[in-house]
Amino acid sequence: MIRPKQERGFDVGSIDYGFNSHPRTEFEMPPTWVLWIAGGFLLGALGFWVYIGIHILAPRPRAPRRSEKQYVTILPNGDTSDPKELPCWLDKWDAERELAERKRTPTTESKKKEFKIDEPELFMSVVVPAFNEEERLGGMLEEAVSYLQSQYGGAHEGEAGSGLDKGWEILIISDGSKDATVEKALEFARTHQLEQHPVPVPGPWSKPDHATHIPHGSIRVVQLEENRGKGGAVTHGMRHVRGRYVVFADADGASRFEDLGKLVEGCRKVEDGKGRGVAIGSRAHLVGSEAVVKRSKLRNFLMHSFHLLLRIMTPKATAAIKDTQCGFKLFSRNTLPEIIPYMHSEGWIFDVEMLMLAESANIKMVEVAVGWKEVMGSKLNVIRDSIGMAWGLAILRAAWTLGVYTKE
Ligand SMILES: Nc1nc2c(ncn2[C@@H]2O[C@H](COP(=O)(O)OP(=O)(O)O)[C@@H](O)[C@H]2O)c(=O)[nH]1
Ligand SMILES: [Mg+2]
Repeated sequence: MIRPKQERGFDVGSIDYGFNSHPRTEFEMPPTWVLWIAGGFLLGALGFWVYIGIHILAPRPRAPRRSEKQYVTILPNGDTSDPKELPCWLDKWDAERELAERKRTPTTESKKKEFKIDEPELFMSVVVPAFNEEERLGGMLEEAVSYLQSQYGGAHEGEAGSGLDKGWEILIISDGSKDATVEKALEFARTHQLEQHPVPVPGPWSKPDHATHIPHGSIRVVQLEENRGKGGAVTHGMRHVRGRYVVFADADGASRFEDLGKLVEGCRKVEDGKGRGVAIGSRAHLVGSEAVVKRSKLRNFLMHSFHLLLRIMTPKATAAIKDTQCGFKLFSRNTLPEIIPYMHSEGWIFDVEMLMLAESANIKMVEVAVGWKEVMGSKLNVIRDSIGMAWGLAILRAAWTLGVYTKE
């Protein structure tokens, strides 16, 4: 008899063997909704641990110590002053906020934006972070005072009413320096005061007939008890400025100080109705020039990699800035309350945090090309600090995204 061809399997015909030759255990998939819940739960747990991790890793600046809220300067008779209290707009602002919080009733909602920073006393504040800068500070100060005195001189510091377009101060923040940075700064102030030296002493970079006289008290020296890093030093200085504009500048004099005028001009162009604006000194136009090419291949490679990371990891306006790391940035006074109270980064990545905070408050930023020279004696360790910057950027971005850092 011819049987029809079996399609698949094993034909056992009609014989009943009493057992299944291939016992099959049916594995039943849980319903889809259970899978979704389990996945969600796993993701939630992962998110929780990442959040906790970022909380632990994200830097939080230490509070300033008592002595760090004081400064010394040179008195008219040439002596070094006793430590004096630094004026601090942020302390006043915090106190006002706290008072309003206490008085707050459900109907009188207080908004932090309503608090105004106190009025400026002078036109320009210069914050100089200085870590073991006894060698380089003199040249920078020489360039700075010659420009400041020629542009904004004429009004004595602290004179109310004259503060809007005249008057200047330099705050040198010695970042736990172990060398003679503080003594050098005070010596500079002494030898440039009219009462002390009718013929001022020229500095290392100035021509003999081109030294400047400065008003007494215009250079204030603040000492951090322990090293915090450039970001910590700059932020500390910016809490205590009295100027209508505030610029921070490196102690090595790498940026051409005369270009401060261009920063002011740029900032004024973008300032909004509330008087808020930021001008960022930029060396982007120098890429390809001798100064940059002369740097080591490794430093340039790391610079490009860092720019790429920045573009990927920062919000739009910050990502569009070509040179975030230039140590020459100008802020209008009304910008400070949106930035300084919320700063966390103590190291080299602090510039990026400042820009991200400005962006988040819708403050306009403009990049301004400035002159720049490579000055011997950089303390940046290319490999170690590049890794530190990439790490700092990742933590900063994560802390922002996860709400570890907030503006409350
Ligand atoms: N390296 C270093 N510089 C600091 C620190 N705190 C403040 N600074 C200042 O940051 C500025 C830039 O430093 P510099 O060594 O010139 O770095 P570079 O310009 O990036 O090569 C200088 O004014 C330093 O004195 C710190 O902890 N380490
Ligand atoms: Mg430098």
